[in-house]
Amino acid sequence: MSELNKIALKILEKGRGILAADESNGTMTKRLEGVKILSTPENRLLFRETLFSASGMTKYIGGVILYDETIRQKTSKNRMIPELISEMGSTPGIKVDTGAKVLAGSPNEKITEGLDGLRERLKEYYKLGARFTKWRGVYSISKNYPSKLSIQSNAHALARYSALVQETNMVPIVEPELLMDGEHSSRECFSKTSEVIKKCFEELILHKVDLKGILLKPNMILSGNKSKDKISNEEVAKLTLKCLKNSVPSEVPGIAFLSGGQSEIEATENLDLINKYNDTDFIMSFSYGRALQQSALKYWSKDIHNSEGSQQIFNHRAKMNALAAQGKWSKDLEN
Ligand code: 5MM
Repeated sequence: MSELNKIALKILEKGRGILAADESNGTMTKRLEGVKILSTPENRLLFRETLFSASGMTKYIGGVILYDETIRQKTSKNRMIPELISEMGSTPGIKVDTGAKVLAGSPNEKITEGLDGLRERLKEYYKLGARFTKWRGVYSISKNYPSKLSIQSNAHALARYSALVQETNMVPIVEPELLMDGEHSSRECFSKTSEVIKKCFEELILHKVDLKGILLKPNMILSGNKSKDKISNEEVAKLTLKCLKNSVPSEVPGIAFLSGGQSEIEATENLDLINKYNDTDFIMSFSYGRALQQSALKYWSKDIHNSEGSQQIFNHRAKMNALAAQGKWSKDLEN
């Protein structure tokens, strides 16, 4: 077993999943202002340290994706954040893309940037303690989108990124996110997600990426948030499994879904059903941002120096998702 494969499997072992705490300062500011907290480096750190030192980290969270600011910060006990994460038994990771910008040639779409100077940045992140990384390609769904241009160029960027990350002995998370925004049906989400993921693997193979040493972070197959096509959670799970079975090579050790704007319970329930129906060899777990943090953040904002209550809420969500990652969740466990 290669070193990268071991890291990937360790992150998702025994129902563990990933905490996506890699909001850029712009996104984190929106989240904090949403609960009336000033977005300062100190407050961003305080909230994140509260989560990273919660007891649920040890059993349920195998990896934490950090943002550049956070990986360089020190905790209140004067330890580096990656050290705290490792001491909690989890693996530190880092978002290395520099964001999605307007795609030249198709101005309604986005291309993710960050390849220039990436090899040098990766060496620094490794020294800071990161053992895995993340890069997110973003696609919107409508009649003409995602275009061939966006599918091709984002897949190319994801593959070049992955090759560089593996060269630095870290596991790349490949995240192609087809957004839930819009009127599209679940069928459209299915066909476009399949096309995007297939193209990603075509490029990953072309760039000689070791597929046993990556993790895939896809969206689930959902209908758009403005769509009239309402489907059941069972259908979401079955369509998601069908899509992944047809488009992900069997060497890939694990899949960790993004929550993409689903409510906390919805994201847990869908993951649970995916695992109840899972007839593949892929580990199917979570890499949630909002669906792990929302309620904890709301509670924390009432008294930011009292960490206990928000840690309890976070521990509960982490546990529920870890159960869902093994198909062992049920609604009554929520109370
Ligand atoms: C944590 O949010 C990340 C967004 O970062 P930006 O500030 O650069 O947009 C995002 O990539 C996240 O990791 C995934 O979308 C998963 O988060 P959700 O909330 O969709 O589970």
